[in-house]
Amino acid sequence: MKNIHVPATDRRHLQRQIGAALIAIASLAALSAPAMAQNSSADAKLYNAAGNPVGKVRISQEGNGDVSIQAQVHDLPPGFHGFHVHAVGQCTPPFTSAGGHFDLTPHTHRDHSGDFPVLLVNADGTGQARFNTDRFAVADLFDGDGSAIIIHAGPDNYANIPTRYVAEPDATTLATGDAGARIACGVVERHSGKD
Ligand SMILES: [Cu+2]
Ligand SMILES: [Zn+2]
Repeated sequence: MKNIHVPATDRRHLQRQIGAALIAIASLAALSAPAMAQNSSADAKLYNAAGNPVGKVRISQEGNGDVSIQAQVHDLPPGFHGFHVHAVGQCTPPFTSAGGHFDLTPHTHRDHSGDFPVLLVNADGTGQARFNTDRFAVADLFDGDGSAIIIHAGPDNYANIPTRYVAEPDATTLATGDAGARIACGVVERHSGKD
């Protein structure tokens, strides 16, 4: 490799420019950190169709771009339950008001932005789940019509139907995962900071 000669005055100028750029980047990062924190957390209080509280979901933006989900539920039927973000922040029983699965760009089910792992409810009616998703940012949930968290009556098949049963999953399966009725719903709201 050939050495390129840079005059000393140019080198100093270059070093000063690089230094200034690094300081600018550092101050930008410092400024945006608190701004991000304000938008970084959301909650959904879950209610069943009778209007009784059945749990809550905390949705938090993580520094690495993941969103962490922490769900705590109670007074729900034991077993596995389909668990998703739905497209509309409206929870009017039977919760079809919440629309289909939340999706940033068109996918079929199990690839929707709002598709979550199934939620396991224990024999005593309680359940907890913690996981991360990189399929959306917290801010995405606050689009024009908001979003809601839904728990379904049955498990989610993630559109995974063996071909010995059917050649291809039908439109309903590809949209929903066949998790059945919606038994709990919570509108996604900005975290109040009270707890
Ligand atoms: Cu759902
Ligand atoms: Zn889905």
